[in-house]
Amino acid sequence: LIKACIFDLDGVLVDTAVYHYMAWKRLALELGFDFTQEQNEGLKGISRMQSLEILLAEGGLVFDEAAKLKLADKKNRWYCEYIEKMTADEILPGAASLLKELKSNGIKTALGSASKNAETILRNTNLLSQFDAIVDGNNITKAKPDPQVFLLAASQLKVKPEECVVFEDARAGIAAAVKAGMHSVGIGNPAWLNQADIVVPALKDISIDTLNNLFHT
Ligand code: B16
Ligand code: MG
Repeated sequence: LIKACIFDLDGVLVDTAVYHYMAWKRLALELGFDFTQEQNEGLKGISRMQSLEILLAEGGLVFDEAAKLKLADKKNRWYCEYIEKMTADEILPGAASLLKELKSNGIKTALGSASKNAETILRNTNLLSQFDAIVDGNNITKAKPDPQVFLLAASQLKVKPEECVVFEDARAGIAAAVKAGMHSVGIGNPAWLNQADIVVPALKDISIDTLNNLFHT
């Protein structure tokens, strides 16, 4: 029986990947190399420091820890400038209505994101009140594919892992859901998200009826 739905943020509820990309590209250009949209795909769902490591490797640059923290901080300040201007218009199709539908059917909702900026984004897009629990980059020590983020969300909602469905656009996120012992809905490319129970193009393609049929909510 399904009692809760746990949502990834970036790429599932909102498209902040475009802002991450703008900030990472700005940093790369400042450091003297280009960073393509394709290279940015590899950063989805990955933590800020891990993303920086990948970016610097692409540019063939090596920095010490203190310098890396400064670079990550610089990127984050630019990123925060971009997300400060976000509005509810940037909620991805179907996300707001699915959250409301779940609530009215007594299904609990949680956020399970790697981002340390999750609350700002939820506040600016008016989604904050839609969640019974928020677990983000500030509450976890292990990044996806580790299941920690989703297990913590389940324990805050007081439900068992097998009673949860995770919505994720990142391969590492689906792997985390599987390791947590949860059901999963992949958002995006079925070939890439092949560990998910089902893959749909967007949240607008999922209704409570689909969830009922699949997972017996
Ligand atoms: P921040 P998610 C992830 O969010 C993003 O997909 C990833 O690109 C980003 O590096 C990570 O959050 C950390 O974000 O720098 O804001 O702490 O998909 O897990 O919601
Ligand atoms: Mg994501």
